[in-house]
Amino acid sequence: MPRMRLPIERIEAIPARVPTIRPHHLAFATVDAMDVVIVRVTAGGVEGYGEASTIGGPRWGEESPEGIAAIVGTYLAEAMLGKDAAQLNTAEARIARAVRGNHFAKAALSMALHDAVARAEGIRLADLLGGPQATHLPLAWTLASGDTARDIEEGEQMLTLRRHRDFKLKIGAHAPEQDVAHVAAIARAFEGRASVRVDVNQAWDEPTAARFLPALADAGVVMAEQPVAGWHVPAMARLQRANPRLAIMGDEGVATPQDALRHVTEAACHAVALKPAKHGGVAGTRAVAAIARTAGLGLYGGTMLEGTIGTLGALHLYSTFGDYAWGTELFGPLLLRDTLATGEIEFRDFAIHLPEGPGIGTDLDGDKLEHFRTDRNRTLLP
Ligand code: MUC
Ligand code: MG
Repeated sequence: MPRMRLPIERIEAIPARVPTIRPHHLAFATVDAMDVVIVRVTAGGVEGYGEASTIGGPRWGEESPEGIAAIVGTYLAEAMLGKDAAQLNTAEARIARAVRGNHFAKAALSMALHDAVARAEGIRLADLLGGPQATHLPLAWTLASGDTARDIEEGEQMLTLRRHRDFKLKIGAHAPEQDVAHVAAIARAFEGRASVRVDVNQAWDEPTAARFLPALADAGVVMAEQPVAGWHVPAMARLQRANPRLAIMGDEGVATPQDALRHVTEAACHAVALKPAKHGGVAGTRAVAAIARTAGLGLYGGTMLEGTIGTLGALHLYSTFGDYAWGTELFGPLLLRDTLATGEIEFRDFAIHLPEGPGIGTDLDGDKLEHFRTDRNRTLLP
């Protein structure tokens, strides 16, 4: 018997800006607030929630909060209103066909539809996806205060709190010599107590990466994320071959299943960062994960620093995949000064824990959304 029909009655995309607890320094931007788009759908009278998060607007990738809200609220809404949310495969295929690219926008709507269907059935999103293989996943933290001593202090706090023992350092904004010295000091401080990884966010060219990756490996770094431009797959392959002591991870360069396949066939990396936003939703994330796992690449549960809603959507999906060679970095809500959700995620014992409630396991906080939304509260914009 087919599932009960859940006709899509309403699709809203609301941009909001939530301040961070401290400035977050990346190669391409420093952010002190996260710009997100909350997608709220109503299907068969049931609400579901999704979230797209951008880091510094269209700087990490091509999509901006304004563009995401426009794509969801116009083109995707036009394609999906009146359609049956319960037929999730058809819905995702229709979303994929409705516009080209715009993966963040598609992913936020895909997640909202999945959440609505799970809620309508009174089950967790992970159960709708076949069931979790784990109730909690390892959780990394990004040390990116912009100051070495402050990063070490922050890392010590995380170890004491038993919240994180894997640290990702954001480099690429400074001279590579300075970045390597910063990383080496932190790796020394945490030697034997925490793992240290770096994310260059595409900032280096191949000669720079060829020169400095060995120094990072000498310092004890175990993984280097996207050291060169996402399009430069041959450089990734040469760098991985020349640096077998560390795993090179594809992030910006691995968005579509075709990207994943190319990284596999060219042996361009040992690890892949999953992000539903990059892959355009649930189906795309499953496809990329399947290609990576089939080829023996280590999985990493990546983040675009989403708040509670986006983080939980990703967590439910990630929990269905099983082994994570590199854990996850679903710490976005901990970087934010406030939340747009009514419930809180359990972060403890170096892990993020899957909630029990239906759907993603929490509701949208309508009052907070009103407070932080940027389409009405213009004064919140810089
Ligand atoms: C990225 O490129 O991985 C994830 C964690 C973090 O601090 O930044 C993001 C983006
Ligand atoms: Mg990255």
